[in-house]
Amino acid sequence: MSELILHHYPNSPFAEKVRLILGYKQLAWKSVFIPMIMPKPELTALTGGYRKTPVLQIGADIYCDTALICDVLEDLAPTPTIYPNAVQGAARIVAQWADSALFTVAMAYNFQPAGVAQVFADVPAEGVQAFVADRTAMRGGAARMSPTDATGTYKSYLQRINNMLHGQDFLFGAQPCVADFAAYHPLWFTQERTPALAGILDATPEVKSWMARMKSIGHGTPDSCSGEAALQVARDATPTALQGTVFQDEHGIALGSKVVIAADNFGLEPTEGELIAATPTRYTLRRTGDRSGTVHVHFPRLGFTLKKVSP
Ligand SMILES: N[C@@H](CCC(=O)N[C@@H](CS)C(=O)NCC(=O)O)C(=O)O
Repeated sequence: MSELILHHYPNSPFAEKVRLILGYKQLAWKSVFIPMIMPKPELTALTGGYRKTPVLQIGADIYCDTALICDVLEDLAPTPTIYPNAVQGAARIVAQWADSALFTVAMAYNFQPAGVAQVFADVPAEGVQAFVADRTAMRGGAARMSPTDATGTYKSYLQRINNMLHGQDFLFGAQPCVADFAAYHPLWFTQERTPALAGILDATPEVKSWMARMKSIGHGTPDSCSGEAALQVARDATPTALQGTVFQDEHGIALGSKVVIAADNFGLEPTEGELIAATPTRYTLRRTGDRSGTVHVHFPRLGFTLKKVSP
């Protein structure tokens, strides 16, 4: 198997979700730091446009979105599982809630002025302005939820997580599953990146103990790598053959068509390519670029739109 290459940056909560799963599965991986804001030339040379963080690369296969990355890591290293059979459906649903509702509220809370001052303590004013402009554009100009609204909602969500932890170490039992990794990462940002605001966690002591257990999982064995070296890996590799994939056509778009795939909520930078798989859970595009060579770019169906490019 080619090595796992994670494209990410230290402050990314979604990257923390994947770093911890790599740790839980005791995997070795290469770490490529990407910029926090656009442009991200090496990353988008691989993805063909998708710019969110993190992205997992295995040779010439590029996996976008942490929901898909979780599935890929589970296939590669099934033990310990992050999808225990008995709770798989509920765990995935809680994970989706955490990655959307909980994340949005927690980040609106974390990015109030006292949090911004901590996150950007060493960054010049122009850097902060560039970050704010990038994220505002990503949201299509929409404002974030106000910190006051976010505070009350965050408190309620923390209480619900606390309730799930009564009498057990993790959200669905004695071992962590995908829901734990998804619920942990926005809270990790509060505790580790905006500690001035972490007092909100004091009202939910079981959440705090669970967070300590989650943190102790660690990140596995990362080894740093440059974006240029990762592109070379892609150029030197051949995408993995697609095996036994079922074609599920919901759009009237045939395999072999030129299509664009984009996120359905924010950060809509599209990726264009040839549709070579559309399974019940994921899409795969083939694309060729000067810097990447021929790659397969994979997306989950959930959270993404698929459109045909007019000839
Ligand atoms: N649904 C995506 C969400 C990823 C996401 O929103 N990541 C944030 C960073 S934690 C992001 O991309 N921010 C903008 C950027 O890094 O350019 C996933 O699960 O991977």
